[in-house]
Amino acid sequence: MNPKRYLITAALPYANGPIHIGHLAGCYLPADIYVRYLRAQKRDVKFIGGSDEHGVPITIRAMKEGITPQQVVDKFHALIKESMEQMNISFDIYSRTSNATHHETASAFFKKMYDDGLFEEKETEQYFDEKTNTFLADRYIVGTCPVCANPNAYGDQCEKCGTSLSPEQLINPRSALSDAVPVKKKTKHWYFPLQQYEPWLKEWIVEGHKDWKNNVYGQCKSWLDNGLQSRAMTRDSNWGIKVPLPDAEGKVLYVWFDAPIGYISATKELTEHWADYWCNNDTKLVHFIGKDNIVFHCIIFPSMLKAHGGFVLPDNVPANEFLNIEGEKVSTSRNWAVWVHEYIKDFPGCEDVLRYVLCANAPETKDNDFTWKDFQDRNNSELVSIFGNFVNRTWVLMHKLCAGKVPKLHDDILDDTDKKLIEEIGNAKTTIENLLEEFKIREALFEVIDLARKGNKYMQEKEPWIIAKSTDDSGKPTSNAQKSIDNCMHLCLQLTANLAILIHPFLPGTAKKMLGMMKVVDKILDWENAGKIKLLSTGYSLREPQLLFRKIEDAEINVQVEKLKNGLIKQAVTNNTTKMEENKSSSTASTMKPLIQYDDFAKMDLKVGTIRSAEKVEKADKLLKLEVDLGFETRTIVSGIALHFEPTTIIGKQVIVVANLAPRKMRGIESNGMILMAENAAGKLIFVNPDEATENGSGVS
Ligand code: B3M
Ligand code: ZN
Repeated sequence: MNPKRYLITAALPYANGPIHIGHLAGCYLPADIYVRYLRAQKRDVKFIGGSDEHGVPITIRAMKEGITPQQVVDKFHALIKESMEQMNISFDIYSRTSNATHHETASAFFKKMYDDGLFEEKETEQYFDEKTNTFLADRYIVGTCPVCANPNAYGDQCEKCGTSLSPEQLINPRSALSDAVPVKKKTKHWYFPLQQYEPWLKEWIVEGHKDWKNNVYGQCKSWLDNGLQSRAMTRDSNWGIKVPLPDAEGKVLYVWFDAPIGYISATKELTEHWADYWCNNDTKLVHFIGKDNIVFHCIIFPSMLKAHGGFVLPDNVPANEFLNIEGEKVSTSRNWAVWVHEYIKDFPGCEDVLRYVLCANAPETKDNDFTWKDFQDRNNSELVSIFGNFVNRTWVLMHKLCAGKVPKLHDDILDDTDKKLIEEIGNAKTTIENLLEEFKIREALFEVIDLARKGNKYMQEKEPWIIAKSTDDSGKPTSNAQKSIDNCMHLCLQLTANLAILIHPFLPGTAKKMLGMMKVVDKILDWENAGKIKLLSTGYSLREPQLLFRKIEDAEINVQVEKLKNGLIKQAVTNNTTKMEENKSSSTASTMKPLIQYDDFAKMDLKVGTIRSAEKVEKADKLLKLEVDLGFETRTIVSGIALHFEPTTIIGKQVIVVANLAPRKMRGIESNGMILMAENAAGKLIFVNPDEATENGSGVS
């Protein structure tokens, strides 16, 4: 029996930066696919999301940028919301935790627990930064991880090994705000005694939820085996939801107390019937999250819900592992990430391609890797060559051989190949359905592609274009030939309609285009229609084909790889600026070369030139081939600056050229000269050129 209602949530991203593709792959995309599938099944579902606007990630960003936390969240909430919409993540509501409904809801939740005597009020000694007058909880404090020795672990978690930490566990703790060595100072907080819920959690999860994914179940079990402790549910801060008690000046709710309640507040904003969803055992509540959020969604939030009473508990928490990029862990501080809003700008109209690649590589059971090469390969050899190719061939042939109309199916001449295809269409629906019900989204997608592959194979076996050559005296196919063609094209068209239904949860934009070609309404996408071969009526005329996917060229992905590397360099420059200032005095003197005489210098012929063209040298990451105009002639110069500049951005720049340097071959290209560059302490290259535009060929001395 299916549950009466579904409540699907996707983790609330911190509004302290844009979202990257790891966010999409981790939870937004799988949640959206599952929700679209449920809606196609006509189930009653609400899909809830929003921005997490409290906590240290926000205040730190505000401090770094010299703006208020409100300004930070306003900026990034808008950007994240827009990215979600552009990627077709179909939330029923995308809310935010700084709004009034949420403040009231979270506050009331805390107050009820307080009134019921569920918190312990404790005064303890906590790390304090005397320079900035701040208590150092969570990410305000950094130090060495006791588990993996990462020197930059946070007070709440080590991002390297994933261990969840408390500030006391850090070795050599220091303030993230001032680098100061913290002192201890007394402060009062309200603690939630999680250990009291341990027996219940063991029964509920360890015994009752063996159906959860291995990674989720395993992590929960290990937490429970190690024993739970009281956790502070409040913090010393001015940013967040004020603790609704007297004598609580300067205290706010811990972000991990209020954020999951955000799912409830957002549902309240969405519908007055919110309680039907949240306070009813007929509801199936599913939290889609990334693996670093498991303990909060499986242990802490459910214990809060249980303690408060009256709420449904999560039925499943299908957490994904992490998505790496080009073999390296995503790092927003190092700018090693592919930002969603930038992808949308760089690949307009290719939202479904990203959805496809992220789903095909979904880190469902282990960390997975995104590479631009794989992105290109999957687009070109799966979307274009299998799915797009089948649909396109079907449409072109239908116009050519069946006058643009759905031909009749002649039951009397159905052969084994036809029957096999009909059976495969029926089976695909059931297989995909079962996989999606179990959150095996990646495998489900492969089944859809496999069905398109079967379509190609079927058409290849039938070869309707060959059958069309059996003509009668009038030059038209014989009536038997036409009947075979009709059957083949009829089935390929019905298969296309099926593919539209089945691909829709994964690639909604593509499905929409297909509906346009078939001239049918959205209704056809109802899941119950899948598996059938009577979706398009005989004689119905169809539109011209539309290209579903385009090929992605090498040049496009090269730009992306370059962008990643450049982003890294840019970030390194920013991160190093302070270090550079500190080292300023010593850096230049130490790199001096031995003295030379004037004659040595005078041997060099330095000339002013202008870069007329610049292009990447194939298979050489660092080299650019430049054409430099020296006034009297144009030189080819190969320069090792490719990691620092996009070729198009340096065209027209003036440079100083060592014009009499002996020619040298690099990667088969003869380089005639060298351009002068300055290199700063962070390793960034900077052009050396005349202060004002100077005639090409002018001497430099
Ligand atoms: N904002 C952590 C994160 O973005 C946190 C999730 C909240 S879900 C209620 O990874
Ligand atoms: Zn660690």
